[in-house]
Amino acid sequence: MTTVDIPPAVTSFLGREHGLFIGNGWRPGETGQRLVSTNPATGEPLATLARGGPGDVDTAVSAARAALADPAWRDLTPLQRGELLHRLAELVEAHADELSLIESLDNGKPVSVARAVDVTTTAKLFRYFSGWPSKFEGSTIPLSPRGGRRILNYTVHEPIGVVGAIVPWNFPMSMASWKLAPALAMGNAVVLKPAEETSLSTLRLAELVAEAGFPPGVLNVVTGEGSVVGAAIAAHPGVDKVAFTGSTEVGRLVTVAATGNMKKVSLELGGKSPHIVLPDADPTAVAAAAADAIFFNQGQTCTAGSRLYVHSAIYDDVMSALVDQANRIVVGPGQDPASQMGPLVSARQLNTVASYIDFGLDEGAKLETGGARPAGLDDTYAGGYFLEPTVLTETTHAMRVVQEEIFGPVLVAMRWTDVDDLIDKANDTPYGLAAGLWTNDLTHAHRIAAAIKAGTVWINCYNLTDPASPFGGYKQSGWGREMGRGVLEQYTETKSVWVNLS
Ligand code: TXE
Repeated sequence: MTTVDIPPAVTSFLGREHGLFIGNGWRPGETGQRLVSTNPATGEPLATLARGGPGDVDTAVSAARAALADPAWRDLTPLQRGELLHRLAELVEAHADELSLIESLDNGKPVSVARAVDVTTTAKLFRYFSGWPSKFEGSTIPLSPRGGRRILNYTVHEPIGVVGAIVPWNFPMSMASWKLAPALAMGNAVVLKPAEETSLSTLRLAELVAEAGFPPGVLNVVTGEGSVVGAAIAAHPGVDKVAFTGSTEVGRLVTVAATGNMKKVSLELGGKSPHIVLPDADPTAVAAAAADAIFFNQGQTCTAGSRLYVHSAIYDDVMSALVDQANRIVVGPGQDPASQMGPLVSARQLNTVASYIDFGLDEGAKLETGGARPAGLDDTYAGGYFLEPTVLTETTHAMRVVQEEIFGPVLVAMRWTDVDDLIDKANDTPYGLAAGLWTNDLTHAHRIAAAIKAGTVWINCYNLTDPASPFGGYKQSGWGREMGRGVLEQYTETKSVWVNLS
């Protein structure tokens, strides 16, 4: 096994005594304590982070509030704000190799995926949103005269203020940029908390934000535990909006905490997305797509196509091709260019996913493939959090593995024959994030797409996203939409101005 060389710039970055990024500079956390970030491929420590406390959140919020009042940020023209975002996109691209490697080492994902997905998405987001500051217009509203007075009524969009962004570990830097890009485009200041498992790429991104020319306090990063730093952000009276991605359970806690000062809240939460195959689909092509839909990013994707519903007529063909596909996936350390799947992010996540496989087997599911640690990894990776791509069949609707988000490389597969029953089952979970559908039958494609309660439906494709297209969940998968024009409303207040022209 050969792994990519780690250049001195990355080694020295990892070796730093990472602090909190506040006001465009580093400072130690108030507790003086450290958290350890682990390399998921080895289980060994990778770097240490400051364990922030509530006082650090106070400091970061004060820096953000000062930035909002600072003419260097407040008085930038929309074009100037756009230029800063554009410069940031270029810096992310210029540092793509370094950022991909940091993401791969910290999260476990293959470095090729970090490069093609995480880093590319991040740069694209900043570039897409760099165009919006000068184009997000208010409107003039044609009102009738009031009591004989002629009225001019127009709207303007203003920044909300301080945005608290709390993000997870599955796509660390790109999840941060999903929030950061629209927040900065609209002139807000941000206090960002990365996941404790994967803070490193965000800390490096923060330096690039300063290098791009954003004034001090516009972005502040406070590392630490969710129950301390995340909870302090969610409850902080100086934070005007909280944008959260993570579990539905924590999303609920964040929402409750945010009601103290009636923060605006947007949430991207879990999913249990149905992936539906109609009888006219090509079994081989579908098997490849279904494998990718669940095993991409080690299954740690909120939109993972985790429930596969295959029409009975082609079920056996699809499943044999799919199992074959799963068996051919190369699982190994993310820094080996041959690896297609890396380790899961943490020992905790590996244990959770393994428990779900046990729940499934206890409830009568059949293990078609996977379920164990892959063979053939050398001793360096003995402590890594690896799991084979896993397929469970003979699963029934009420089983926990069919109802609950596993967030790992575990697919549950079911046969269907009646389309109405299929739609009922596809919709019968608390989630509504995404769905996929394979057919050339236009009538069925549009009928099923209309009936599925999910924020995204992919037809003859899966897991495509774009900064220009809205993304978010129905039901307990979230509140609001990220990306696209619509997200700008979530990072602005709209003011209606009435002028008596008489
Ligand atoms: O997520 P958490 P976890 C799901 C997935 C996974 C499960 C648990 O099913 O197995 O969640 O993962 C911060 N107040 N998703 O425990 O805890 C935390 O520090 C404020 C789906 O890692 O929700 C991190 O920064 N913040 C998902 C962020 O919340 C708190 C992605 C998310 O962590 C907090 C990740 C608190 N009380 C997990 N407690 C998706 N939708 O993509 C924790 N945090």
